[in-house]
Parts: sequence; structure tokens; C-alpha cells
Amino acid sequence: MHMLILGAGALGSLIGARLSKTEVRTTLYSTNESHTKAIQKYGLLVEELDGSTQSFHPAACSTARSLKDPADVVLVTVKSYATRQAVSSIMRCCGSDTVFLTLQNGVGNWEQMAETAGPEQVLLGTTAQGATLVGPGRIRHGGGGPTFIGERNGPPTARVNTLVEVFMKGGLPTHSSDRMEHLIWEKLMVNVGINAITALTNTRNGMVADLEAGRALSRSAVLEALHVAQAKGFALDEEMVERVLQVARATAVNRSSMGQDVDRKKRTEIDAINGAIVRFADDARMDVPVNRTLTQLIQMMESNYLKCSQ
Ligand code: KPL
Repeated sequence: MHMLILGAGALGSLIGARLSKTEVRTTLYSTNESHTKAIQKYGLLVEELDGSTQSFHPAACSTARSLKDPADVVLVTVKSYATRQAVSSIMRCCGSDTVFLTLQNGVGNWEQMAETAGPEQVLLGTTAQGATLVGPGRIRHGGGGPTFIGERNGPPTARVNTLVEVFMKGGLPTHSSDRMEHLIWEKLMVNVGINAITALTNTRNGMVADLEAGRALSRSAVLEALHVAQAKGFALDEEMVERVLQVARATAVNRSSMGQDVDRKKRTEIDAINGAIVRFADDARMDVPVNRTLTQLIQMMESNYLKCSQ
């Protein structure tokens, strides 16, 4: 099996590293040239949770032109706003039976991929793994929990089970699921309750659970988002507030992906996370002041640094 990791940032690189130790031929694709060059030259270094550093040797490239071999599986880990363009850019190395799997944050990724790759080809996934890009060719595993993979509708198929097996062989605790939409919304709650808060306060995930103010802010954001999810028919309950804090503890040393985007003055996924809650709430005439404020603060900070870097 040849797996192309489309968007090998921190998370994509972590998964690519793990899978490169299995029988799967793994290619990391990232437009971050210094990252791919370092991987080609020295391998991919992973700072593990136990303090050791391991090196992995997946193939790496930074242009679609240099992708020679057809991909059996495309694992999509690009930022949610780049999904459509990224998938279109690699279609020439995909066939009619190439399977696409999204492991991205936020909602709306499946729809964007299905438009380009075809709905039959696209699987849904979520992961509670956290990773930080430390520098070119070097990432830090920040801890985490299970990964789930499934069809958009219906029970797990042979292709889902194969991918679950492959992930397990790579040492990533993974399960199949027949309720992926629900799990995507659960993951959305995790990102709603951690990402913008840590990005704005310059903290790592653990602080959300450790500080009283962090817990209170996360709780308010998650409760608002829960009500929106319930209005859309997802049976999530208040227990989610504690589950979000558990993920914050399990990834305590990790800087959330939005925190890393802000640190590197890059566009964030706010529109697909707290911003998505605001849009759904507006449609349903619901009030979500905490999510609106978090969204506006991130948008303001992001617009400022993106403008300055032009
Ligand atoms: O998904 C994440 C992210 O940072 O985007 C978590 C699970 C919160 C890990 O940091």
C-alpha cells in the first residue's frame, strides 16, 4: 500500500512517522520546503513522550510534480481552509480506487473532498493525537488518545478495517466506527474548548485544565457549542465538558494547532472551529457570545499579522 500524507505538518508528520515503520510505503507531502528537505536529508526526528528522540525515514516531497507513484490512500491533514485546493493538486496521482481519509480539525472537510475526489472515495476520521512542529524535520509528540476511522454512513467496510489495522501496526490506538459524523462533532467540541483559548493566552493545552479560569472559559465555549450541536441533532451531553479537559490533560505539553499557527503567524482554522459554531448559531437564531468573542479575537490577531507580513 502506498499512502500519501497530504499536508505533513505536525500531525501529518507524526502519523507518517508511525506508519513508515509498517509495511505501508509512506510519502509525506508538505509545501514547507525546509521541512521536506530536512526529512530527505536526515530523516524525520520525533521527540517522544518519554524524552527519547527517534528517527523515521518516510519519503518526502514538496511539489505535486515530484509525486511519481500512484497513491492507494491519501491521508488528508492539511488545514481545513486548504482542503479543496490541496486535494485538486494531487488528483493526477490518484486513480478511481484511491481512498481519501480526512483526519482534519473542524467541520465541512468531507464535503470539500467529496466534491473533488467523489463521495464514494472519501472516509472520515478523527484523532486526539497532538504534535508540535519543533523545526524543519523535527516534531514533538504531545500525547493524545484514540483515532477513529469510518465510512460517512454505514458500518465499517473492508477498506476501513484495513486502515485501522495499519494504524494499529504503527502503534496508533485506532478503532472503526459507524457514527463518524457524531465523532467529528465530539472532536469539534475538543477544538472549541482548547484551540482558540490556548492560542490567545500563549499557553499549552494542559493550562486549560490546570487553571480555574481555563476550565471556566473552556466550559462556557463547549456548553454553547453543545447546544448548537444538539439543535443540529447530535446527541452530545454535558459530559463533553469533562472529556475536553481530559484531552487537554492527555496532551498537556502540546501547543494546540491553532496556538502553533499563531506562533508562526499563519492563517488559523478558526472559521472551521469556533467560527463554524457562530455560523450555525446565527442560522438557528441562537446566542453564542463566548464563541463569537473567541472567533473575533483570533480573527483580529490573525488579520493583523497576515497584513503585516504582506
Ligand atoms: O486537535 C488538537 C489540535 O491541537 O488541533 C488537539 C487534540 C487539541 C491537540 O492539541
